[in-house]
Amino acid sequence: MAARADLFQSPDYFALDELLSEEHKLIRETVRNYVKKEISPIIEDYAQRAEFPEQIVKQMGELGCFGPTVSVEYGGGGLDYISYGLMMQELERGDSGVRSTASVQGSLVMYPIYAYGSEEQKRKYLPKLANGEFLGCFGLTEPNHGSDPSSMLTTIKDAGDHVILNGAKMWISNAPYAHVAVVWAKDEHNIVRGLIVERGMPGFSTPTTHGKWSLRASATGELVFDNVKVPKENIFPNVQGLKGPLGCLTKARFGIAWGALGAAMDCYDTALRYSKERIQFDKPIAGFQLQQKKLAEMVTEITKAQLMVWRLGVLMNEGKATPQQVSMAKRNSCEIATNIARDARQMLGGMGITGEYSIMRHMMNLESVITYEGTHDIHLLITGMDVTGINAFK
Ligand code: TGC
Ligand code: FAD
Repeated sequence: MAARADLFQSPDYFALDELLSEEHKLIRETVRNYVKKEISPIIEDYAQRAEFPEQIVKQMGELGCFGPTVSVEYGGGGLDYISYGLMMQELERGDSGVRSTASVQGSLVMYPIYAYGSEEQKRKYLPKLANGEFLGCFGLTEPNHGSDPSSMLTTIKDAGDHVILNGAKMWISNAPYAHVAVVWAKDEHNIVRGLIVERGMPGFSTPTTHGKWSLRASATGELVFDNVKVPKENIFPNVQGLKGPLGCLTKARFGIAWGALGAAMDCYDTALRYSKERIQFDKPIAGFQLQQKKLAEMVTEITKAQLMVWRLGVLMNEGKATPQQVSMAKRNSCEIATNIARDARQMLGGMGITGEYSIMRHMMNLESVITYEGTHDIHLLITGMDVTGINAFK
């Protein structure tokens, strides 16, 4: 079943546009138009076939969606965090998998190279990642260690001018197509180190993960390291410990807080339009109180989340946002988006389960978005620890 024309109109109940600069609005319009032209017409088909639309890597590189906050010196956009958030919102309005590709590339691959890498690493990798010539992935999660990455089993051993990497990572976005992987492993002193592994290094493979009912247009895979020789010059010199990968996650979770909101906005907009057109009992279903309750609650939650992510963007720009604030926003946006997608799907009745509308795809995608980058419950515990000072993880 072919997808319908993309008629998206953004809800802005509290006139938040007045808080955006002309540059922000231009960036949002540019990415929105890209999604309408290049993503909406093809994405349902790719998702149905569980195929990654590889062409989007070059397209998003040309558009500046990779590493927008990285400095222009290394091929980034030199933009602020609200610009980055708006880009992620618009991409995920199209599909969470498309935003995932951009989040991983920008926040989980380019950011660590930019923040922790040597000058040589930055010059070698960042410009090619920024323009989409290279695709990257980020390996933290392991088969037996997801929420608790500090227990990871992947190791590096000193072997002169290189290290020997052994272990496996699981659930890795972009892995099957990636040219480079940012990998987190423990050294002989049990210290977490980050390193750049290149496709083609002997002993390194990236088997594809099949059978997902979520993020079907995003490529997910494993990273398998069997005595991989990685030159020491590929190790990040400027970070040690779990704060390395967790620092990257703070940037990516910020993007998800905006992104999931984009998916919610698309579901609301679709349900609003449909309910005004669909006639039952001789009137539009939008005229029934039960349907209005759903729409009113959706736009209320969207508006609250818009205010939260905008304020978070300001705090990020000022260098004042805490990881705990980012966790709250990521958790909130995922929760409201998941609930809105479910209600919106019901409002479309039987049509809601088809690929003619985007809602069911968003709903299935959001099950991954609410799980990765820290599950819903992990983010709740982060907030719980922040307000009580008591660690309930362990
Ligand atoms: P803990 O002792 O709390 O922290 C260890 C060190 O890290 C620091 N830290 C952070 N730094 C920056 N940003 C953050 N968000 C940070 N959180 C903690 C902390 O200050 C400490 O520093 P130091 O200097 O004292 O050493 O660590 P813990 O082992 O108790 O774990 C805490 C916990 C559970 C919150 C954390 O491990 C966690 O967040 N778990 C969830 C795992 C997760 O999010 N995995 C994501 C994998 S990547 C992914 O899903 C990509 S999907 C992308 C896509 O497709 O879009
Ligand atoms: P587990 O950690 O086993 O958790 C299972 C359940 O137990 C969850 O409900 C969790 O909330 C709960 N739980 C765990 N610990 C506690 C606790 N202390 N208290 C209360 N409840 C707890 N990872 C990467 O490194 N890179 C990627 O690019 C990447 N991409 C992904 C793409 C997809 C599509 C998916 C689904 C995942 C991806 N991930 C990636 C992995 C993702 O980050 C993990 O799935 C996530 O962190 C949860 O880990 P887990 O699946 O092992 O679940």
